[in-house]
Amino acid sequence: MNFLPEAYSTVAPGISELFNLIFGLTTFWFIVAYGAAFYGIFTSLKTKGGKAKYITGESFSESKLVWIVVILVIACDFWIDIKTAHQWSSVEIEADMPKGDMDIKIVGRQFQWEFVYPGKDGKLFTEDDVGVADGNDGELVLPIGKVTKLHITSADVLHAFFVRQFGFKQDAIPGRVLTRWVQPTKEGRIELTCAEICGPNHGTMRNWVKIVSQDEFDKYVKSLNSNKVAMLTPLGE
Ligand SMILES: [Cu+2]
Repeated sequence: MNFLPEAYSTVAPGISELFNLIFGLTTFWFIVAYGAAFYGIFTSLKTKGGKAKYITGESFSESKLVWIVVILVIACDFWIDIKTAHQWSSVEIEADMPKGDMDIKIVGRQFQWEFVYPGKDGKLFTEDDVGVADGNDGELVLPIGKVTKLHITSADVLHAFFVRQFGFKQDAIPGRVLTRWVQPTKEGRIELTCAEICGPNHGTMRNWVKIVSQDEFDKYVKSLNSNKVAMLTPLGE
């Protein structure tokens, strides 16, 4: 069963696998817990005039069923932790991230996403950076196969940069620049939304991520008008 969106990044299949593992385990325990409760209800309905038994649960023979379940659930928890650890560190911990091929700055602002690319010098956070603040329906253009470091921040309130096909969601926090990365595996155009209620027009804060070849990407960045960056958040903020 796979009801998750198609994977467009190197980490997305692992994230989907984790989702399915957690979903599977919680569904299993949901069925066990409610199954036991309903079994108890329906079997006791059949015995007429029976008196409920008062159990303190102090002796092991009375409490063992609880302990067995507790141990099994904790074991499942550790199973999830072990499976998550690698994913988590490669996505969240800067020291464990792969070396980036390029950098892009992403700024959330009521109510649009802004994208800043390195200019002619190939370096971000310098004078010649180029950017786009297209309003709604704008595009973040990424080259396929390249490890792109995304420096995510916000100009006003909390936003969240969310691309389902990348298995990627990161809060954009005013006053902080959080570095994450993505390595797109497929060309195409996928949805980028804001996943944090950020004001009345939050629902319109929808953009697109367009994954293209390196050549097309270079052409795109060249075509950007460097003056546009003046409207954006100050560099290096
Ligand atoms: Cu928002």
